[in-house]
Amino acid sequence: MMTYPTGSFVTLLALLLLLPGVARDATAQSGDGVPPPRPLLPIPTAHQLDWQRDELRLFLHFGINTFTDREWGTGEEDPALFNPTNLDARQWTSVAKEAGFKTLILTAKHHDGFTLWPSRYTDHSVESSPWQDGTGDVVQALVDAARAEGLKVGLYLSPWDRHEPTYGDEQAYNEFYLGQLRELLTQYGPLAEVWFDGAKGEDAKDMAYDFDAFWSTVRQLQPGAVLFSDAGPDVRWIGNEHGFAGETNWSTYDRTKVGVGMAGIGDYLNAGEAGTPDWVPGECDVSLRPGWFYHADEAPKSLEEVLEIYFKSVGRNCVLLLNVPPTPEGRFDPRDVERLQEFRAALDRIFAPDLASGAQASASNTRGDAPTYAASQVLDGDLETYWAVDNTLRTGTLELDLGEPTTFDVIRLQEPIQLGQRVAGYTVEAWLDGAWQPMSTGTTIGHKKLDRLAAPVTTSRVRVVITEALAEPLLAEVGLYLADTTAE
Ligand code: FUL
Repeated sequence: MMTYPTGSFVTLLALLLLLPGVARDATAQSGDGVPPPRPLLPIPTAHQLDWQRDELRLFLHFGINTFTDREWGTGEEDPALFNPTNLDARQWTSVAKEAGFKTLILTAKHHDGFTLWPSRYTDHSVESSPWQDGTGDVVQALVDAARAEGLKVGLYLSPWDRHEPTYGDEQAYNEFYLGQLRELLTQYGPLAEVWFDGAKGEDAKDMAYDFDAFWSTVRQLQPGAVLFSDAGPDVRWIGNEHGFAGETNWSTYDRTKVGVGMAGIGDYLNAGEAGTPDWVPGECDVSLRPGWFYHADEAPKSLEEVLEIYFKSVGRNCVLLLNVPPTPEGRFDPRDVERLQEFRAALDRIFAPDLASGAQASASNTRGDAPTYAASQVLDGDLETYWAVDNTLRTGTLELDLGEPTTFDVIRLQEPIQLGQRVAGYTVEAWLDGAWQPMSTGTTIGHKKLDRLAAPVTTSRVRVVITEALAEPLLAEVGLYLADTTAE
């Protein structure tokens, strides 16, 4: 057992009680006189933590392209084309909520420059369209519907604007963009995320966007919003549009190595980098359909494909931002609604019950032998409590005695990322035929790691062996599930 100097413990306790944000943690893990593990820097902000724990976000690509059947508009479209016949933002939000999505992010302006709100900086907007005689505002409609459902809203404002005549004149265009950004940040109440897309066509005039000014403006006017781009600063693109995070996925990277729209950084974004100074976790954006915008001749991905995306995004320490494009009517296609309902039903079926919940947990080492850091903390459903080992250790083994032979094919591991991301290597083993046998081996865990086994395994003992970590390893949660119900 390790010993800790009493004086420093009293000082630490006093400090914890003075800091309300930390006091919550101190109450949850009193420590039995044993100091909690030191955070491993960098750590997430409160907003990044909330964002990560949401896990599911819904993307809405809607705009002039919905009416021209294109993916990238030219900016020369006639606003008169924008005329949804039955736009119903409440349908978007109720479908999203039932499927478990916590935030909806709308393309307030895509590359064509057509704005879904009446912007005083352009007439290329809903105001010039026949929809609601030019009095409509899609951003407002979404915000109203989302608030009524208790959901959050994020907005996408494309820096690349193919309509705006000042595009190419750095000073004038950046001021124009900041004007539009300020409208979105001040007119619609609290926003959860602002999405800065890095795409720029080869024909685009050469100009630099003033991202520093864009980000400062968001910080000034919407301090609660997380900022997304390749370069963060809060949330990073995962480097592909398949919705797949790397098997190794650090929530940390070195921001000086990336830039918005920079070529050749996909692999770096996909995996992040261990031991780097910036906490910028990955967001996996992918469309339910082949295109980002709605095209009547396209169909949604199969349930199996959507589940694969879920396991390779949320199950690899990423937030899934799934795009569901409204039709020209202004509603979701019934086939998309059905797929989202199936997706929810499949997740509910797979993740209940947790077959580990009644297990007896033990560990090779428990921090200071304190019950508050005991192995059983991984079974309490609380991300604020965790199993911890002594400071000097970089490995550890946690065993679950399931009491009886239990069949499962999905393993859930979660780190308490409020204290930083630590685990760099692990194996999960089953006791089979009188020996420990590996079932799955991985690198990073982060907020959530889901391992799907090739076939169900039946055992009464499971152990998680942490083989490598940047600091003493901690585990907040472990779960076991059966996805393949034919094996029951
Ligand atoms: C890309 C854009 O070019 C696509 O149209 C879409 O908006 C996607 C989410 O980001 O960069």
